[in-house]
This record gives sequence, structure tokens and C-alpha cells, in this order.
Amino acid sequence: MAEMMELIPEEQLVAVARECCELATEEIKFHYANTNKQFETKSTAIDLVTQTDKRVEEIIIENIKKNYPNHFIISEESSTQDNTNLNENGYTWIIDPIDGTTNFVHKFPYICISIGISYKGKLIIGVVYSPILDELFYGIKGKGSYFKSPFTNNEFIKIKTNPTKEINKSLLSSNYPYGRTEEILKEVELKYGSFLRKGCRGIRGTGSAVMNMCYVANGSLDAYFENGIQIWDISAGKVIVEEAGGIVCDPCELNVENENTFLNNHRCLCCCNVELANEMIQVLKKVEEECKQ
Ligand code: LIP
Repeated sequence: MAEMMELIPEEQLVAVARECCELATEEIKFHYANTNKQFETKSTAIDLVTQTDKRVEEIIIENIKKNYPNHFIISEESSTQDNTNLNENGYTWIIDPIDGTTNFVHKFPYICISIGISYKGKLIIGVVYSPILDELFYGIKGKGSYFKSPFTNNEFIKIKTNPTKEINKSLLSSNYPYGRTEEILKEVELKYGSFLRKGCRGIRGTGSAVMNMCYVANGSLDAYFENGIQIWDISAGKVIVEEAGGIVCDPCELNVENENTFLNNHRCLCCCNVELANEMIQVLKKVEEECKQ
């Protein structure tokens, strides 16, 4: 109990999260090129999970427990839907062992390990590592967000979101949801149609929620929107985007006071700044109203 309340230097937590990524990387790389990966399905027939997701999760959890045996852990492949609240009294690690599992199955390189850390119910750290692209992002609350890749000579650079304020000057991103009911499809069509009509320069989708968010953080994209996501898809990205100067909010509302409520609400809008967020919220609100009719 005493350990749960003890304050740990953020840099030390980042180092352990990075170590988790390093330990798991070989497992991902070893199986990545296999064209015949075995998988099971989860919420729907297109929501996939492989043995590698499970093994990577084990490696990460083992390392967290070795360092911090009393910290709470929320993780995609082992947490159930009813235990995804951040611990209000101590630390919680929020893990997606492979964000972009469908990409992994198809050998499409946008996959990453995503680790968020919260303290007393508030996110404080995000670490995201893409083993195939060798891109590492991390953010620490109050201390900024950083990125390194072979294109930065493997040196960390501080990142900042774009100044783009209008939809018609922006490159947006989203992913297609696992749910394919008529209701969901209508909403997806209306959203894409509305942003295209507003003149956005394109709508990209990496197939990994947190990679889309990291690319908003480093200015490769201007915004990301998606409904149907889970707490482990967005926790690490939220810190990284906010610390790079961006906004992470509900698609129809700029301020959601309680972090637990927001992270478990299954919807996310992430923008490079508040002006673009306000313009996008207007569009998304309209779509929501049309969908209710
Ligand atoms: C996936 C996301 C993807 C999103 C899916 C899902 P997984 O995570 O990152 O972008 O569209 O809803 O959450 O299943 O690859 O870990």
C-alpha cells in the first residue's frame, strides 16, 4: 500500500515503459513477416487478436510487476469491460500490446506498443513505440512530448502540433470501426462526407488509433476522430498530443472534466489546436443530430 502512494520520478516511469517496449519488440518483429498468422476474433468477426498480442502483453505486464508490484494494470487482452477505471489512489498502467492488430495480421507496418500511465486518476505519461517503423514517441505531463526515429538520427526532438485552424487546410485522420451496423455505417458515411465537402485535404487512416494521435502530435496530421475506441487505444496518445500543444476531447464537447469518464466513453476527437477542434465539433455535432433522426 505504501508503495502505491509513493511518488516515482516520471523519467523513471518512462524508462520502465521504454524497457517494456524493448523487451517486446523482438516478439513482434519475429512474427511480423509471417503471412499466415493465426488469429481469433473478439467483439466482431473483424476484431482480431493473435498469439503475439497475448505474448507481448505478458512480457510487458511481467516487467511492470517486477518493477512496481502494486500498480494497477489495465490491458487490452486481459482486462474485462468492467475493470477499466483508473485507480484514484495510485498508479495505473494502461496497455495496448499491439495497437493495429489488423495491420499486424496483414503485414501493414503501422503497428505499435502503447503504454499510458496515470497517477490518482490523471494521465501523466504516454509512451508509444512502433517497432517496424522504429518510431518512438513519449510525453510527460507538464514536460512536453518527444519523438525519435531514423529520420531524426535517432535523437529525441521536442514535438509540436500544427497551427492549422481550418478544416479546408487540414489533413484529417480516422479509422473504420469494428462495428458495422447500419447505424454505425450511416454515421461513418456522414462524417467522411461532411469533412470532404468542407474541403479537407484528405482523410488518412493508419489503422492504429494511437499512431494517428502521435502523428497529430508531431504535425504529420492535423486531427483524428473516431467512435468505438477503448481506453487503451487513446490513453498514451492523449498525453503525447496534449503535451505537444494539441486538444483531445469528446467529439461533441471540448471539456470533459473527469478523465475516467472521457477515456471510457469510446469516442475521441484529437486536434492540433482549439480553433480546429471547435470547427470539427460543429460538424460532428450536426452529424450526431442527423443520426438521431
Ligand atoms: C484498434 C485501433 C483502431 C481502431 C479499432 C481498434 P487494436 O485497436 O487502434 O484504430 O479503429 O477500433 O481499437 O484492436 O488494433 O488494438
